[in-house]
Amino acid sequence: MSHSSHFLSVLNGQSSPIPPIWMMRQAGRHLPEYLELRARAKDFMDFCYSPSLACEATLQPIRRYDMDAAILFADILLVLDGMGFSVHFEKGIGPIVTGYQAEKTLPLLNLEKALQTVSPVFETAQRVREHLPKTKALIGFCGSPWTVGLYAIEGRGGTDKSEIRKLAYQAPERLTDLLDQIIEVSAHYLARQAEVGANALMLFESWAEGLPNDLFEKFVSTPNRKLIQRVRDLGSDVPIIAFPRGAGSNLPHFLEHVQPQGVGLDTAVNPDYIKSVVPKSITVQGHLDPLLLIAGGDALDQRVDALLEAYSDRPYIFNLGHGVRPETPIAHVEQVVKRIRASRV
Ligand code: 1CP
Repeated sequence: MSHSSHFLSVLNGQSSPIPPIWMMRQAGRHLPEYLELRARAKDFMDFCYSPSLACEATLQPIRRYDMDAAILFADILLVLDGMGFSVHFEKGIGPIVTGYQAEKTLPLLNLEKALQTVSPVFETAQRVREHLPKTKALIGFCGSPWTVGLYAIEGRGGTDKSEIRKLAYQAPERLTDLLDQIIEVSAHYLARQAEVGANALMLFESWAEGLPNDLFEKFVSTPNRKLIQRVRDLGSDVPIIAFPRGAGSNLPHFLEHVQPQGVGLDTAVNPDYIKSVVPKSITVQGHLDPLLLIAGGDALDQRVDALLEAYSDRPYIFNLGHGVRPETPIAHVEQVVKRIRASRV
């Protein structure tokens, strides 16, 4: 089936006076219909592995907001679950991962088993693509190797990354082994998502902030490059958006080495800087502050206008700099969508 969506044409390099819109975490806890659905599953992992629930959650923001793209409802930590780590979600804390043994050699990867574990996600992708209008794109995704490895080693997100950084310095080959396994599973995971229905893929490198450039190059840029290369080797040619959150001045190196079709930007970057370092051949996606989406009002309108103006001369996909927060008013999301679609910069 061929798809001609506004989202895909811009991701493929076409500029447009009105950018396509979607928002990271557009499905999820700010939507009452998601909370209602979520209550039907035993726990969050169970929800992710239930194709009918996950399909419905993926479609909810398309119905409510008419977003240009749907993002597959799943989580970046499913890959670790597939690899045999234990993954739990604790209320108010977030994901907790156990099973990494610093002193032991990494067990051999069982790729078949890992893919079998995450296989409900492929069914979700297929179902979503069947239900989604042709004019809307489906984005598949996974976590980038460093970020997924960070959860395995640190046990959770939001740390100062000291365990994984120490490992990177003291035993770089051990970290490389772990990231290589993550790359192998993730590449098959992504290629399969694309095979069954995803029209684009996104790599979430959510914990790339604060790294010295040598570490960043070795454990962020190189693994993302390897992952994309492996996805291509497996025969998938869908466009890929990389999101190296907090890359800062490491961004030019990242883009040069990884060469994604699109780059997701975080809240901290200045559009003038972005225009000077991101070639026009790479589609820019981002980067409204999710807190401004909570605040609303004129400040929200003004910043939306500023982003549209800043990127009016290049391929641009509107998004946030990070995910929609649970306390976000629905009316503010509607306000943004309406304003963008009424705009003509
Ligand atoms: O009970 C619940 O509803 C749990 C909340 C929740 C949701 C809705 C989690 C736990 N994950 C998700 C879905 C999810 N996660 C999606 C699909 C929905 C959508 O985007 O609309 C996606 C793309 C993700 C990706 C994800 N998970 C990332 C990368 C994006 C980012 O936020 O940087 C990360 C880091 C995770 C880990 C994770 N899963 C859940 C939480 C609360 C977190 C982050 C918390 C942390 O470690 O600090």
